Amino acid sequence: MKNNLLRKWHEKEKSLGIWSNLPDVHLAEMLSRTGVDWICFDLQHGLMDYSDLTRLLPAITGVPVTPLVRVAANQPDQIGKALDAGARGVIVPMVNSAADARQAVAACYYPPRGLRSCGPMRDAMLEGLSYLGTANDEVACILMIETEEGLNNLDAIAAVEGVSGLFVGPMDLTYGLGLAPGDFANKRFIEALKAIRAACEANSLACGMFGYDAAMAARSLEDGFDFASVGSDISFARAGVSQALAVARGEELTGTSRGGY
Ligand code: 3PY
Ligand code: MG
Repeated sequence: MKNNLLRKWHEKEKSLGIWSNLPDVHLAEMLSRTGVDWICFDLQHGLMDYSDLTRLLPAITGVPVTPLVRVAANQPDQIGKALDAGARGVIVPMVNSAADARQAVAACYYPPRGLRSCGPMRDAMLEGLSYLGTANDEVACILMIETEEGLNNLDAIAAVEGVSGLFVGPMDLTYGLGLAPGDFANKRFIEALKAIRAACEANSLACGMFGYDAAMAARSLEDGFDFASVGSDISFARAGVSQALAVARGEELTGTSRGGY
């Protein structure tokens, strides 16, 4: 299976995705048919584990949506297993140094580019071993910048060969800058985003934002990000129900449900 997200990046096309936190195959199947460009299954904070992932990925196969997995930590076994289950890219949290970046990259690619161990279960089941001929070209290695240390080492991280993109974890980044969580209007946060975009630009990397809602996603793309989430399964369910209740009760709409993940 081709990685449409990599192609979009190559053609400088922006893309929008959704975050999946709930381990329901029908929900995943439905979300994959909404027109999103990518879905990220969250094994770091989502209410799902690896055995859920092995059911969620097949539910979104056969539609042109790129399956991404945020692994729980920058560990080669976790990255390898996510790719072996059929993910076309990993989002690696808390990347703080060039050494962290090299470790993540090594886990994403087969030799000689990296050190990924060979056992591509799901893709070999679907495509046979021809997968091995193209695997390295179809994987997106996306590293999260969300700490002060990561920001300080931004240029060294972005320069590591094999990194496909950087991705902002805005909530952790506000913590990392010593700001109130979610203080996205703060000048220091905005300067940090500019530095991340500049590092991506200088190294021809895709630049992504964890958007909590549609407005945040739209603003991010306008500001120069290449890809952003428009929300999550949880945030849409929460916002939809809250807004329906407000309308039915004749109350004022309170906007989106940021904070509900
Ligand atoms: C962050 O905002 O730090 C994230 O990682 C989003 O889940
Ligand atoms: Mg985070």
